[in-house]
Amino acid sequence: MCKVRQSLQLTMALLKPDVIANPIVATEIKETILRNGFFFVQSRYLRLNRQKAEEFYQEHKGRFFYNRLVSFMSSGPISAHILVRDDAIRHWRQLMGPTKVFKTVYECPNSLRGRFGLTDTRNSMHGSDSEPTAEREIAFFFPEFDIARWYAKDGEYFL
Ligand code: RTP
Ligand code: MG
Repeated sequence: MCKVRQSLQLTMALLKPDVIANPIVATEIKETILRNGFFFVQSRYLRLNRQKAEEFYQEHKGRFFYNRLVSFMSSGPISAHILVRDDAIRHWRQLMGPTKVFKTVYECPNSLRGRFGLTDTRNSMHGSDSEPTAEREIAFFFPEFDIARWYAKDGEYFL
């Protein structure tokens, strides 16, 4: 029996300030996202103030890179995207590649971070790492987005 349609999953992607500062790179990344079977459900261009950046990365508070990360993420505009496809969380993290630049260079040079990542902090993108994280992060950037309703309607938003 054929499976007509795989179930859809949402994930949250951020394009970090190093990407937004370079429109050619931002365009290439968005095209790559589309070529890999994702759709953009909602997008937002914004800038985090330091307090909001600290809140977003609170799980990393106390790590040696926390201050550097928060400073970078509030240093310029970013874009936030709700992405959808089957198994979106796993596919988006795979497309991004590893966090650490030395790993991307040797192990995944064709991943987005392999192609565009500058350092371990200025690594171009963020992706949710689980369904609960995706829900929390979507609510953080898109408080008006009704995730439960979206899943209840199987990915169709009716106006
Ligand atoms: P993300 O949360 O951004 O998708 O990245 P991730 O899960 O692959 O990495 P995670 O360990 O959650 O780290 C979050 C972000 O912290 C920055 N970072 N900087 N050594 C460093 O300077 C360092 N290590 C991590 C990165 O920006 C990473 O995306
Ligand atoms: Mg993470």
